[in-house]
Amino acid sequence: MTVPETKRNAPTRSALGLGSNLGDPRFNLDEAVRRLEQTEGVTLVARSSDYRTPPWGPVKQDDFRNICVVVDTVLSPRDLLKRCLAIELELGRVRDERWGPRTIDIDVLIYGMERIAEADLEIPHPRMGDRAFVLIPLAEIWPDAPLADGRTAAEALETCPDQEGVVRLDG
Ligand code: PH2
Ligand code: MG
Ligand code: MG
Repeated sequence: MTVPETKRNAPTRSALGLGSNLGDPRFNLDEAVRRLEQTEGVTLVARSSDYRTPPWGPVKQDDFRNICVVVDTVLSPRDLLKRCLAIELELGRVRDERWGPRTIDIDVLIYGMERIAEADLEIPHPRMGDRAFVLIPLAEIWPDAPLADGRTAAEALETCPDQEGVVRLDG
């Protein structure tokens, strides 16, 4: 049976986290968002402000510029991930050191209420609940975003460490 045009799967509200600390981070983020917007099956709902964020993790490196976007998508979680990884490559990302500097990183944080635990795809993102560089931009545009532990982004932010270092940028 063919599915009529009007019976397509309803889009799923999803959140992506983007970060850059190599090359021209502002350009890299803008260009990544532009390419997401141009992706068939992906509609941009909201983009957060840009934030300057201290590098999280064991690697000594420059500050990051981080944003979050909310999209509605008819792509499957895996196809959404694939598109994010393709955009990373298009923008010249070279996968090097884990946690290390990157031209652009695009992580699928949330995909509706779905929970996925596969080696290369964990949704909701398992480490987002204590990372100010994710929660601050996410709570700005989607305070009710559902995390893995049942809290919302705004609730998790109440106890999230390292918020002082995160600075909202005006342009
Ligand atoms: N990404 C990492 C490691 N550390 N730190 C900040 N501030 N922002 C990031 O996006 C980031 C990080 C690995 O994905
Ligand atoms: Mg990533
Ligand atoms: Mg990441």
